[in-house]
Amino acid sequence: MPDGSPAAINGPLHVCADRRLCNEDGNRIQLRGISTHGLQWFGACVTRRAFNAIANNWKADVVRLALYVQEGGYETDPEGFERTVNRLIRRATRRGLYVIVDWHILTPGNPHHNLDRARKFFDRIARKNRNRVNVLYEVANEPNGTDVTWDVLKRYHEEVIPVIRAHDPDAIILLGTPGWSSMGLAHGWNEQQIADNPVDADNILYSFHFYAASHGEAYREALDRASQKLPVFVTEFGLQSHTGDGGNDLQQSALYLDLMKQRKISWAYWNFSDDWRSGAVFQPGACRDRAFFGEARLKEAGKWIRSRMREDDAFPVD
Ligand code: IDC
Repeated sequence: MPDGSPAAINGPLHVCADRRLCNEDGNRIQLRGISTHGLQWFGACVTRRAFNAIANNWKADVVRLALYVQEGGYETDPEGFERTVNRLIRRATRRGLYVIVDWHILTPGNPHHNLDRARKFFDRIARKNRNRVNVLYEVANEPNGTDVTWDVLKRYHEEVIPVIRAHDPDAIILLGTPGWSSMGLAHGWNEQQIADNPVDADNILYSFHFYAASHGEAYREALDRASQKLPVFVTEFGLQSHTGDGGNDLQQSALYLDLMKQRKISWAYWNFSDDWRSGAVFQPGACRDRAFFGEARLKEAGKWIRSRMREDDAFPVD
């Protein structure tokens, strides 16, 4: 890993006693970065040159690999997608980025539906990458459905965590939360159910996702509360509505980013692609044209989030 890169500086991460993400010296850090779009659709946006831009031009600390399970994803070609993920992990590692392996379940919303696949996938990926310090595992993107209660979801997490830990005992594992990783808010629940009955494991963080134009103050307050009770990682968010499209609510977005900075909550923006929706950072065709550097082919959201990512030091020591 290159000297001075995020993973070279910070080494293996762990969750500190105060529920914050810490580097190997025990300093609290905030990782900021970006998620790919579905790997089955946007291969042109995850090339070597794209990763050069993510690391050196966007100055991301972390890249999230969105491995859809359905919708033409993993289930259609397990070996092929496993190779793709391993290749992209190597690509991130060479550039000193942290990398989140995101098991992108969405529909159906019950992760137990994909439990056997998840076991196989994480067993193989964790075995292969067990010596890397920069790999984080996100075991369920957005569980959803009123039948997918925290109890149901917790049982899934308790099945998958040991599969990873068998190879990589200290790996950081990110846990989806009910209601599309809203800590349950989208179903009228909240973070307290999780805080009252947390998963019994070290080095885990709970995912929270928000889309600023859909999710205002109530969600933000829940994120703030949750971060004082549980380790939290915002593994996906948008400046737009929950469709990943529509107008950017930059005012709400700025409030969220300020809160995440204050509480040292790590984040990954959705998404680094040239999809037509407003949330994708590039204009259509930019990936094919390999125009990953600079602002020329960015949408409004891309300009805004790139400048926030480049803005300040991700690793203030305290
Ligand atoms: C959207 C994609 C879109 C795709 C759809 C269904 O932008 O191209 O057709 O998923 O898979 C999420 C999900 C993420 C969504 C995104 C925007 O994790 O997969 O992407 N979103 O809707 N949660 C909230 C928003």
